[in-house]
Formats: sequence, structure tokens, C-alpha cells
Amino acid sequence: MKSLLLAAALCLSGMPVFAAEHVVRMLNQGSDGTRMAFEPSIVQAKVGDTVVFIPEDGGHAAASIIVPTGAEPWEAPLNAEARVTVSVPGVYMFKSRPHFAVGMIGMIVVESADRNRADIDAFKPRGSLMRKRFEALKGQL
Ligand SMILES: [Cu+2]
Repeated sequence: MKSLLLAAALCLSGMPVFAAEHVVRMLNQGSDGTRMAFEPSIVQAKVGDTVVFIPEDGGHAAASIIVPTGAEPWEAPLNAEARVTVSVPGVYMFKSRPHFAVGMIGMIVVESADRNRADIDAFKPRGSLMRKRFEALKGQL
């Protein structure tokens, strides 16, 4: 009964009651053979969810590139697990700092891509590897 009242109170306060956790593995090789990859490279999330970056292989460091206005950017140390709670709807684009140049990038879509779609469209990938992966991610928005 107590927990029901708590759940009701959380609903009324507008807080997400069941925030989810999404795991993104940082790998030297993805399951499709791609070198230096986030897996999955795109995550669908809701406001209040947490995305956990796991350094399963060494040498990776998750950092934001683009976040929606009002959201906190992040930059994790090398080989560190990073926990990012998404508080604002929109697209969050991220990279592995050491492997940005080879296109180790990914996206979190929180509820709607529309809010900052223009920022994503304005991103200029450098080099063919980054361009290829950026276009593939953008195609899933
Ligand atoms: Cu990396």
C-alpha cells in the first residue's frame, strides 16, 4: 500500500516512475566486424533514463559532441564507465575521444529527434569513415 501511494505521488509529480537503463558497449570490434564501435550505436530512450557506457575493451572514452539545449555535456576519462542520465528530449551525439577520427560515434534519441534535428544536420563529419557512420546513424533518426 505504501509503495502504491509512493508510485501515485511520483506520477503526480511528473517524475518518471520506471526509468530504464541502456547499456552501450565500447568495443575494438563490433559484431558486424566494424573496427572501434559502440554497440548499439544508436539508443532510443525516454527522459529520465540512464545510458551506461561500458569500456569492455581498453582505450575508449565516451564524450558528447552534441546535446540538446539545456542538457549537460559529458566527457569520461579513458577506460572509464560513464553513466549519462538524459534529462531533455532530443538527439545526443557522442564519440569515443581516441577514435573520433575513425568514426567511433553514436546517438541517443530521447523521445523525439525533432527538437535539435537542425544541429545534427549541421554536423560536418571529417573523413570517409566518420561520414559513412554519421550518414548511417542519421538515416535511423
Ligand atoms: Cu574508442
